[in-house]
Amino acid sequence: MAYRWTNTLTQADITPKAAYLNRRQILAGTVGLGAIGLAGGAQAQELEPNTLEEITSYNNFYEFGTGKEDPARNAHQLVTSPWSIKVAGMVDNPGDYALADLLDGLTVEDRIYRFRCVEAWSMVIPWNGIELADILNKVGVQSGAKYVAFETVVQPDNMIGVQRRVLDFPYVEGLRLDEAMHPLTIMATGIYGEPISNQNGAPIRLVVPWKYGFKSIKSIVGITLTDEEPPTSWNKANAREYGFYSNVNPNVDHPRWSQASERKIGGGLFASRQETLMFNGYPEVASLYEGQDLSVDI
Ligand SMILES: Nc1nc2c(c(=O)[nH]1)N[C@H]1C(S)=C(S)[C@@H](COP(=O)(O)O)O[C@H]1N2
Ligand SMILES: [Mo]
Repeated sequence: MAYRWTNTLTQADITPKAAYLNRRQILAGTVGLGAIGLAGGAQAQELEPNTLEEITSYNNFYEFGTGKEDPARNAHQLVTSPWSIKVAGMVDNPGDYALADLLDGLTVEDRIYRFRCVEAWSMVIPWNGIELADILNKVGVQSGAKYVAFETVVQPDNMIGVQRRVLDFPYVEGLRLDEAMHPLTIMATGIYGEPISNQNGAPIRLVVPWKYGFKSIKSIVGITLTDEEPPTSWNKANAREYGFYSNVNPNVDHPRWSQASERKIGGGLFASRQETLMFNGYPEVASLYEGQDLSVDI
């Protein structure tokens, strides 16, 4: 199949904002090289990270309203300290962990990832985060566990979208265990080397770069290991349109729009759309889905 992909960009250490900006040319060059010789002739795409302003002012966080600018306007009401995460289910060390205790001793890494919303817009975001696998290994996943379920905090007094019941809250998401353990999957705590903003999911949110953005659940207070596929918010809201897997796939359209191309935020009103890449440009995850029909397992 003529999938189109480019290479992954990762950074091993935290880099201040200025250094990200200086890397622009290097990033563009790397992508061009990575594209050479791949099936279908992948087109070099601009991987210049979006600005912090763009990343923090155009958001989906329905707990704070459904408009793209609502989270930036309302999420200052989110109370992020103290913060604890309840780890439950098929783990050796369940419990209510203070966030600092859960992350203690684990490595925060830089990851410059494409981010693709199911609504066909995209960004490039320089996250700081911890591999989810490191957290799961720390709490000890028991054999027999097959899925990880996540839950977002509910602070009704502080969340206008919760008061209006725009979705069935708490927002819940899930991954298959092999997806959760993949080294690309991170729990982000920062952007551009600064603490993650409330509207982006403070103090800690999931980032799964090869899946549509709604899988990357924000402001997490619950992690549960289970042997059954957990319910997910958008699948509960509309199962025909939003599946459990929700891998970025230019060949499988949303029932109401094409997924073949996307609009990169910050490109300006008249910027041309860019091609959507299979698995959002992360071919290394393809082996997770061997033997699955991705037009059925949407
Ligand atoms: N709790 C919660 N998590 C959420 C959402 C939400 O409404 N509530 N929206 C999702 C969607 S649709 C997208 S595209 C991304 C947006 O992340 P960003 O605002 O950091 O770009 O968050 C996802 N995580
Ligand atoms: Mo989204």
